[in-house]
Amino acid sequence: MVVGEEQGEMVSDVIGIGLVGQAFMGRAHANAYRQARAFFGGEYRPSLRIACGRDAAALGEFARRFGWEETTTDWRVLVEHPAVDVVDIAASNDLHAPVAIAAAQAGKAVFCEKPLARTIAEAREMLQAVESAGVPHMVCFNYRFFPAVRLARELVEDGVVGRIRQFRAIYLQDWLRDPTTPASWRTNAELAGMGALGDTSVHIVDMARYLVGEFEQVTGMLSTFVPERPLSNQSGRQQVAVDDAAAFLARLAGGVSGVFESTRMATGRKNFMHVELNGERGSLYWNAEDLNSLWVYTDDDPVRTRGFRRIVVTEAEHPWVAHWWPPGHILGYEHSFVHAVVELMEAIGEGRTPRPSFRDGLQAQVVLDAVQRAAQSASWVAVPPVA
Ligand code: SOE
Repeated sequence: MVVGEEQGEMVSDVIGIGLVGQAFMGRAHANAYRQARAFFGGEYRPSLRIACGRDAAALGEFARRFGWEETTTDWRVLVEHPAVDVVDIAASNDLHAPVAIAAAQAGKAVFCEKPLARTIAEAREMLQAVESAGVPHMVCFNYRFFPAVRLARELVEDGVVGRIRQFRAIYLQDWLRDPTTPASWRTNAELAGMGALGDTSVHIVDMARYLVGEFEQVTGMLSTFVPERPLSNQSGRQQVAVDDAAAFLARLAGGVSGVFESTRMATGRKNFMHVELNGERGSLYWNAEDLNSLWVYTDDDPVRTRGFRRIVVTEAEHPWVAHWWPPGHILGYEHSFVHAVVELMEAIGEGRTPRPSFRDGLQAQVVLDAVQRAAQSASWVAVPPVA
């Protein structure tokens, strides 16, 4: 972090960012830093120091478009770079642990895409590394950062729905439905660790923990519908050892019953994450394809007009919204990453651990691991709290 002048402007503290990954999530994160700086201002300002990717030509173009000062194809160079304060990991899952651990050992803050790791063992090592180095750490569960999701949590805390009895969440996509769609790191067990379970169930597991509470027990089923896929360079075929779909039940703290499903093969569904909870006096639901809306039902409404009400969560009093547009001028997918980055910057500035932290990432990983073991053993498996 440096205090001084940057591009002719006096800034109190600039936070140097090093980003590993230039694909979908790399672009989402790079955009987030730019937008956070422009729309949120604030005392701490992210500066795009160095980006790392495997494809040097694509990396040059990525750097030009987003304004990265430097590029490298070696993540070790990025981690050791003196102007990098935060190492942001938006690369394939196999790189999460080595990059995060090296970054922590180099004294850098670490911001990591979900799932935190491929396995519990890797996730534990990562948590240990950041905690023993005493560096800030955050996992990118970006869906927590929509104003409508934040409102859902506030309404639960205010008791609007009463005691929660049931939580259900489905996360449906279809980009892998065609068996001729080539293999990628996301379908490779070695690189990804898990399939839909780690890629998309992890988001709804985090939603349950964020809105309701901890998991106690799970049972479930994993399915692989397409057992091999062509390689993208046409050089052969790859065995698919990860799940295409995950379905599981959970018992959550306080006797809440949970139902979860996620798949990348639900023909016609694109990014259909539906999260719903039912309490003694009311219900809430939210869908990622209509992300500005929170639907609320409460028995407190008069019977004649009772029903699910759509709240368009764009008033300035909701978190983050005042920095954007007037009411009704809606937000999109990318704003969740901007808000996550704002949390990261603020937490660094305030000297506290950002939320969600690697601890949240590890706890979600413990749930996924329990689902895998439950599916293998066709039984209920306990979900222990992270020590
Ligand atoms: C792919 O299924 C994916 O890109 C996930 O990896 C992201 O986390 C999710 O936000 C969108 O879908």
